[in-house]
Amino acid sequence: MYGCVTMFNEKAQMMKLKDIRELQEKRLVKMVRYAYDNVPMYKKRFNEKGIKPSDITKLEDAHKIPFTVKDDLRDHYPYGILAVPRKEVVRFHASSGTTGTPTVVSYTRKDMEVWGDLMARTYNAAGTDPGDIVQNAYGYGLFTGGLGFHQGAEVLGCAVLPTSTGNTKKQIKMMYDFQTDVLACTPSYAIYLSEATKKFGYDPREDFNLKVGMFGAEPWSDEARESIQESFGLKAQDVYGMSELYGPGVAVECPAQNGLHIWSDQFLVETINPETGEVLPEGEKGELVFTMLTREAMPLLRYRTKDIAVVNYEECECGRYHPRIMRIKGRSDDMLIVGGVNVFPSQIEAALLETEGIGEHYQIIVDRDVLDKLFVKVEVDKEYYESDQYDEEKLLKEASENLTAVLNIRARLKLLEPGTLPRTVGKAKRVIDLREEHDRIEEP
Ligand code: DLL
Repeated sequence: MYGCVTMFNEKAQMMKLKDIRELQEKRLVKMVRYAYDNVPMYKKRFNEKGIKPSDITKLEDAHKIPFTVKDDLRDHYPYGILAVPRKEVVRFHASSGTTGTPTVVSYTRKDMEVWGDLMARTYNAAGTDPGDIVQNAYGYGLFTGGLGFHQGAEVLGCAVLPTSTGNTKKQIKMMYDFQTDVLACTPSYAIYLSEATKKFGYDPREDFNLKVGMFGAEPWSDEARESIQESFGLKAQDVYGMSELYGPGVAVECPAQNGLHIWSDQFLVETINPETGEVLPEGEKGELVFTMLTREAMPLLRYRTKDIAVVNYEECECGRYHPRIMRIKGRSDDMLIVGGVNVFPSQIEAALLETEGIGEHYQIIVDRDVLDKLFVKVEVDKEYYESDQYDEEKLLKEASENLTAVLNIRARLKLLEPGTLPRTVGKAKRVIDLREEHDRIEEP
């Protein structure tokens, strides 16, 4: 059960476990030496810990390598952790961070080739064939989703419709006119699209030709999968990735829909206890830690993702041996993912407090089925509210502009009278995630 008619890079997709491990070991040893020799941060960390690259000779030695975290990348703003001269970089991407300093990631020409191959395999393993029409509704820009899905589709030999995000009416018309085979977007946008098709008078099962959906960048439930599959009559496949690890294309579901295969010839995965950092036995739930095995521009050793999941190392019914992430169970930090965009509540707070006249009590409400997925309620500063200068319209405009500038997504803002929001003695409940509410209600 391969999920596609023509296999792309069959050798890599169907590697046996023994061959995967052998290749990983060879690449790990080489990568550690490369990172040590070319990234001063790694040389310093290794020296501080009293270990040498020559101490890493087999896969079991990986736990000796120091971790890398998101702050390490932020500390190297703007060019990131570079192991090559800047002139060898052919692409940068960036994602937002807690402090407002973006995390920048970089790629050499060879890195772009590897990413293109990973993404082509990702499409293919999920059921996409060369020649298919791929409608790419991930955002194009600094986010890795748009350009990552674009390049991969071309490498596989598909025809890409680079529609990017938004403009739902046009999106649906193109899907109909071109009889798109594969839809790539966030699962929340897929749900929105399925509802919008009906609103515009289409029957999503009859009028469209969709066979596969490439959905990722945010957590989604089995209920959401059922609903999208049922609406469009397609196979809704989960895709995992993160900017630091090229972008999308780290792991993908095969048609068995029983876990996401991690492309292990390129990524070494470990599961750790997020509190102690200790490596957990196979099959236990913990934080995923990745080492990229051939990355040139920006090698990352034991990168802590903050994503919590279980990894399954058994052979899959599709015949692939690449270990599977049994869906992401959540994150160990407070990052929210809204419509595929990473948002930290602390960013929202900082943007709000930047506006004079805004008070310090706020609430963030996240919903999945509406276009304005983020709704922020904030109290006006008491003194300002009671003064003659109070101008509601001006304050709303200013605060909204500050918010949009840091978030990169549309957020709806509402000003409240001072003292309206509930106060708590303990930790304030700043975020109300209605997506979790929906899931709870939908569960039998
Ligand atoms: O979201 C890359 C991507 C784009 C993946 C398109 C899939 C599709 P970042 O913006 O750096 O990169 O966000 C990475 O998003 O650490 C997870 O917490 C979350 N995430 C990504 N894919 C999934 C998924 C892209 N399938 C962060 N399920 C990661 C759950 C996901 N969470």
